[in-house]
Amino acid sequence: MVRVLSGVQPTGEMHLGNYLGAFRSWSAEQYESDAFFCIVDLHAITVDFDPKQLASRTLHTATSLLAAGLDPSRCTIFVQSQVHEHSELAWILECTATMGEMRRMTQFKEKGAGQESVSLGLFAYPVLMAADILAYDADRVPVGDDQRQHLELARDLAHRFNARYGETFVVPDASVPRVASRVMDLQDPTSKMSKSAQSHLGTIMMLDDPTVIERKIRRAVTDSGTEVLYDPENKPGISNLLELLAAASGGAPDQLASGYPNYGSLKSAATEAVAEMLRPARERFAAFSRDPGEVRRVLSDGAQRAGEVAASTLRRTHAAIGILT
Ligand code: AQP
Repeated sequence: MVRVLSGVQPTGEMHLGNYLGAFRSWSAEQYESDAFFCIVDLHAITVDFDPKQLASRTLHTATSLLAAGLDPSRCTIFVQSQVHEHSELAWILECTATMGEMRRMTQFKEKGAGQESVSLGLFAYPVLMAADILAYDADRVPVGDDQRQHLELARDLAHRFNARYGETFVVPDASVPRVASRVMDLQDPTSKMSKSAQSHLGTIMMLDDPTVIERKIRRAVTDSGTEVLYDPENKPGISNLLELLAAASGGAPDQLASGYPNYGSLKSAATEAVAEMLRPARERFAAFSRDPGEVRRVLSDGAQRAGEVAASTLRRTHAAIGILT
C-alpha cells in the first residue's frame, strides 16, 4: 500500500488555505493509502511563539484535523515531538544538507526578511521537514503549492544519502491539489492566505460561521474593470474567488467565469459554496471539542504507531552510516 505523510503547524486557527491545500486531500488519502498526519510542533517553535499556548494549540489543531474529516481508525494522527526519532534523523540529515541549499529556501527568506536575527531552527526547518517525511518511507506528500521547494529538498537529501551510504530512504513525491493549491489572501491577493496575515479580513478560518464568511468575501479586494475573468496575473482578486468557487463547488475556474455577469454575483456564489463546504467541519469541531480526552487518546495511539515506524527507519539509518549499535 502507498504510504502518505503530511504535517501542519499548531501555530493558530486553521484557515481555508490549510483546508483546501492540505486537509481535504488528506481526508481522501486515508481511504486509499497508509496515511500519517503529523502536528509539527517543533516547527512552530522556529519563530516567536507563546509557550503558554503551545499545548492548547496542539490540541486545537488535532481537533481541527478530526473536524476536517480525518478518521483515526483509517489513518495515524500524531504530534511530532512525541516521536523523538524526527529530531534524531534531522541531525543526521543536517550532516547531509549544505548551507547553500538552506539559504535558497524561499520560506526562510520570507520569514527572515526584516528580522534583526533569526533562529538556527528556522534556517534548518526544511531539514527537519525532510526527516518528518523520510522517517515514514513516504511515497507521497500531499501539500499546498508553497511547500513544493521543501519537498524538492527532501527528495535531494534522500537521493544524496542513498548515493553516499546505500539505499536507505524512499524518495517521496509531492502531491499538490489541481485547484486552489495556493489560496490567496482576500485583502492582498498577491500573497498566500496565512495564519500570520496582517488583516484578519483577508483570511477565512475553517471555523468561521457563514455570516463572517459572507462579510470577508463581500469585502474581498477585487480588480479594475467589471468583467469576471480567470486571469491570475491581471485579475488576481477575481481569479482567487473563482478558484475558491471551483474548489468548493466543482468545475474549472476559467469555465465558471462566464456564469457570472458581475463581481457581486461571483462573490455571492463563492460565499454560499465556501460556507456550505465548511459546514460539516464546523459542526464536527463542536462535537469533538466536548471530548478533549478522546482527542488526547487519538494522539497517544498515533504516537505509538508512528514511533514504531520511525524507530525502524532510524535503526536502518544508523546502520547505513556505521553508528555503533
Ligand atoms: N494559502 C494556502 N493555500 C494552500 N495551501 C496552504 N497551506 C498553507 N497555506 C496555504 C498548506 O497547509 C498545510 C499546513 O501548513 P502549515 O500551517 O504547516 O504551514 P504554513 O504553510 O506555514 O501555513 P501558514 O498559514 O502560512 O502559517 P504561518 O502564517 O504560521 O507561516 C501545508 O500543506 C501548506 O502547504
